Amino acid sequence: MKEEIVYTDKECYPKDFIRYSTHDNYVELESSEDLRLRIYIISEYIIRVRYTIEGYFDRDFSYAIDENFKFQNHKYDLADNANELIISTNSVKCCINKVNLKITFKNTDNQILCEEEKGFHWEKNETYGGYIVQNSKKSLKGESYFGLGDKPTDLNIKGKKFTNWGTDEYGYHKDTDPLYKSIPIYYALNDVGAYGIFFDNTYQSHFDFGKERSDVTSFWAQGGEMNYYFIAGPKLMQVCQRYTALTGVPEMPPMWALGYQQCKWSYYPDTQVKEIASKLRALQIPCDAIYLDIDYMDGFRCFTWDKEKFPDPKGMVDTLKAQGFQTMVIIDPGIKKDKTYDVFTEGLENDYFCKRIDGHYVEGKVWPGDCYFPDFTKPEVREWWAGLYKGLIEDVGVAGVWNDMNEPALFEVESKTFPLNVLHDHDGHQTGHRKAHNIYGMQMARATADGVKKFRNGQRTLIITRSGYSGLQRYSSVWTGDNIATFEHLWLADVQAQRLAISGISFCGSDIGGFINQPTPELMIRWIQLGIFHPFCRVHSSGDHGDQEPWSFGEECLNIFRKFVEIRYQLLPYIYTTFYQYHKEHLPMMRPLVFVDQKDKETHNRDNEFLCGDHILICPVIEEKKRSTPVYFPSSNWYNMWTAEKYNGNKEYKIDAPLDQIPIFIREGAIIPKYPIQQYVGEKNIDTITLDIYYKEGDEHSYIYEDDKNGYGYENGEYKYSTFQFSGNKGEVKIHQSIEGTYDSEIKNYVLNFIGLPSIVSEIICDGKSQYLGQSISSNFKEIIIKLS
Ligand code: MIG
Repeated sequence: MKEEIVYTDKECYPKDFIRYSTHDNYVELESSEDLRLRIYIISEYIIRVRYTIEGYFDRDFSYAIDENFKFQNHKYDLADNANELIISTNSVKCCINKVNLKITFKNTDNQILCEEEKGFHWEKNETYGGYIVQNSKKSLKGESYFGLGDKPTDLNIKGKKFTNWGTDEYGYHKDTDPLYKSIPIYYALNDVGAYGIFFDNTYQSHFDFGKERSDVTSFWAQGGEMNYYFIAGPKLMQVCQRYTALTGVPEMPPMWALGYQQCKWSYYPDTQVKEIASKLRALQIPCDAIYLDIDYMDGFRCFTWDKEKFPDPKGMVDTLKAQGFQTMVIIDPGIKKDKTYDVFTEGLENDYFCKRIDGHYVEGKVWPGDCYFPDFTKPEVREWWAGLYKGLIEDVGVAGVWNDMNEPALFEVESKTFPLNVLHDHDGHQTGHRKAHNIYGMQMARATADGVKKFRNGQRTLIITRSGYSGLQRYSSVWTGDNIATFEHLWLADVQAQRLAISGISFCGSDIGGFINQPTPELMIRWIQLGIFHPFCRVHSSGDHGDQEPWSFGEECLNIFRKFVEIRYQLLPYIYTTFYQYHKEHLPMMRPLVFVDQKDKETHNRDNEFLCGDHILICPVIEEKKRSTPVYFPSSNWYNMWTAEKYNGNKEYKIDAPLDQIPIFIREGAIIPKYPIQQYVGEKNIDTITLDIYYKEGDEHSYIYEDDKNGYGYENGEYKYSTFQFSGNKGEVKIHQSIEGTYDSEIKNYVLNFIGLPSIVSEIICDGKSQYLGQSISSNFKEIIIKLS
């Protein structure tokens, strides 16, 4: 059967193949019309596809790819057949049709994973020059799609269409598009397996997963190159790890950054900040950080203080520190046009601000009034910006920084952002805003991270950004912007966090309770119950919509809120370990069910429940007045954390969810480390932790990662990574521990807490010696045997 592919008049496509040549790590093909196609063999699993239609390739430069990514010059085989060229690694076959240059990706069993429809094609961009570069692939029956960062919609994005163009979207809703971030990685899952496509093009880009035509998936951009990475699986989780390795991971955060954080727009004056802090302590709500929003500044001038509201910033920061709080401040990109303001005059003198093509500055209104904007795509500007943090960080003692409005957002203009004729340095290759828009925010966060780090005296920091592009996670955590206090937004927070995590950005969270409007007590409770399982856990709200501190909703809410924050603090060693798995093994911290059990088709459309790390399954309650909720369990057997009841995997159950509980399940065989409750990280000298051990007939692995929680010694091996091998049968449980790293942990003892044992313990033998029941054991044990009677 001959397929008819219909091109429009404007669409051009590769025609006559002329020749190919082989190189160390790529194969280049030429066809008529100055078309060149390069297939780079990045690794056994990653093939990069890059086209030009101008006869030569432009500078190869990407803000997304991690410079630490190890390009291995991977060896490949090339077969030149009558109809196609076949480039193969040990895991992927990339087959290129010699007539039309269409590409088919297959696995080594010759099964088709991804086949082109029109494949690469392009149109002249009459307005701006260059080309609109497009690619369309066949959408297989039953194929599902995932990814794309902060999109506020169902996890499975089949049948939907999206645009990437960083936008300040106050009060967005389900399906609002685009939002703040541009993360052009998508995953496809079909009967053969899973793969990913990372379209590394920073222009405004678009993705269509069978919306325009149900059997076609396509992506295109308004300019730049058709340049994408095909990432093989066959498991979604592997694709995710490979994408995350390619675009990088953050360093380990200070452990306090995983604590609860309190924010509002805005806490001022300093006396109010201190009151909030004292109240958190008085009411015993664990908390590690307090935020200052824009009102701490003098007329919204970045790097200044309002001397009336904050007469003694260092004094305030020190007072907070003494109570165990870190101080975080906001910094926006807009620099007030004010000849008496040194940041402005310095920027002006050194030519650091963005200009339009004819030499005029981009002037835009934001909080300070008329502003100019640093060109963060210029290395000297980033350097300068980094240096500006000395005052806040070194002199005042602020612990970390929150970057907002960096889409960049402008008031009072319809586009909400810069005009397109703004020029950017783009690291030495000047370009226009069309290409630089989507990376502006991440380059700001990058400069911020460099600066803050420089002045932290060897302590780790926390950076948060609202906007960014793939790879932003190397510099910063993120939040999901201006959400609303509704149950719909609680669900959005859940899916957005999962989606960000699989898009390489695990360190994320939502404004708990909703930024806009005031939540009901019930909503506030349901939201913190989810929020404690997001790496970035912060209550934030717009102060003009009423109070949102945990005590603002009555006694019952306060008590339940506290109970959940306490669970978070108990689980910190587990969450920190999960962060380490992200940092080290590129595993997402939040794992959608389909990413853990893709064989089970039921998981392909589930998006309420997810795994936090290896062993904890959570299902938030996303409907008002619901006191039970359906939960689908991926394979394995699961213990209800509240009742220790056991559930089988690959089934749905209705689970009780009274107001003070949400469904939380622990995988059988898991060992979950738990801290005692603290009011902030480091409050207590912890020498003993509890291991909750969930019995299983069979084997399971668990891990604990430890280091000094705040320094960089871990980069030189000063950490302790314990692997626990659990194996259980009716007569005994054995736990074997192996330890990696040189960190001499302050945790010397484990208290063992067994859940679900089939009979009572008759003896515990630790490294060959019999123990008293209930006695804690050395945290360096090699093997414990628990005899059951
Ligand atoms: O125009 O700094 O998303 O978190 O509190 C609003 C004030 C600017 C938007 C951020 C929000 C922050 C607010 N900002």
